[in-house]
Amino acid sequence: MTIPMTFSAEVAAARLAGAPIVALESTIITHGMPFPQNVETAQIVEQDVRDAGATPATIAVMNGTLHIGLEADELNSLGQAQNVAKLSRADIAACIAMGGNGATTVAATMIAAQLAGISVFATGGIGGVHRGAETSFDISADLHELAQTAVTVVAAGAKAILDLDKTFEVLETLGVPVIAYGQDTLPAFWSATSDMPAPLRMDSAAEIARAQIMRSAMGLSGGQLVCNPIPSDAQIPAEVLAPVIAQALSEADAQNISAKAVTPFLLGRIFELTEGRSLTANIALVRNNARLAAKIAAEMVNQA
Ligand code: PSU
Ligand code: MN
Repeated sequence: MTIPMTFSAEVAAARLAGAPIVALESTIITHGMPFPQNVETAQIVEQDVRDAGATPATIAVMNGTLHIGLEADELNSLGQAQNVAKLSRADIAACIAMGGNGATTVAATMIAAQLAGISVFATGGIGGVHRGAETSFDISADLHELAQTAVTVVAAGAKAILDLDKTFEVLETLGVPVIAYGQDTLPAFWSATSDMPAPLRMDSAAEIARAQIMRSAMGLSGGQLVCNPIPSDAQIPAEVLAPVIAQALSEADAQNISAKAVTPFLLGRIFELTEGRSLTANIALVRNNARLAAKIAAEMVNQA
């Protein structure tokens, strides 16, 4: 069976030229940010990738076709569409088979990127172990994907709504390299640092690319998580966010929000409770990740 897969014009050209490509996800557009900032951010992030010397490939499923790179009108309509499915490993194949529409999470974007031969992907923050996972069992499929799919994911760590200690414990258990970029501690999404020591530290895109290539050469499955701190002028101190996150979590609990709805609910409430400050920071960190991912993608091409 052939996979219905199509490339945007710029991605098709980059593939022909063997030029660096950076995958971008679409759940952050449909479920992570409100309209119109979601579309504006997606466009700005794509331009950041171009300005840093790579080609952006925003990934989504539209009418049963896996799109590797969206044209401007497609990006715009995805950002305004209602009831778009949030696709992970469990549902991406079914969505394509049934001719549906869906936005790809970190896990599904990694799968699509690998199918398209793209080895670097930028997002905001990965999913992870939710607080209270000891009773809810809510652990993002993003973690297992990092363990099995050979794509380097550049994020500002895991989203701070999660239990970050447990998230990094699970990543260690799964054998996922967690690399802090340019510092000794792990960043915590909206905050540039934390009290968690980084398992690995790298200071250049070249080292990060080399480590992924070495991993694959050694027959080790899976990718790498690069934790790139939010620029310090854009960060929100953890102590400012802590009560906001606590309130959003208790509201989610009171309203029995579960499964795929948890992360979008929490991000939406934190946006409201911070009067948009969380979104401003989220945009800054995604842009920062896109620029680093472009440099890593260029190094992957150079070192291949
Ligand atoms: N990064 C952001 N905002 C987001 C996401 C990432 O800055 O909304 C999305 C990604 O698609 C990630 C998903 O895979 O949140 C995690 O969802 P869950 O916790 O349900 O696995
Ligand atoms: Mn979940």
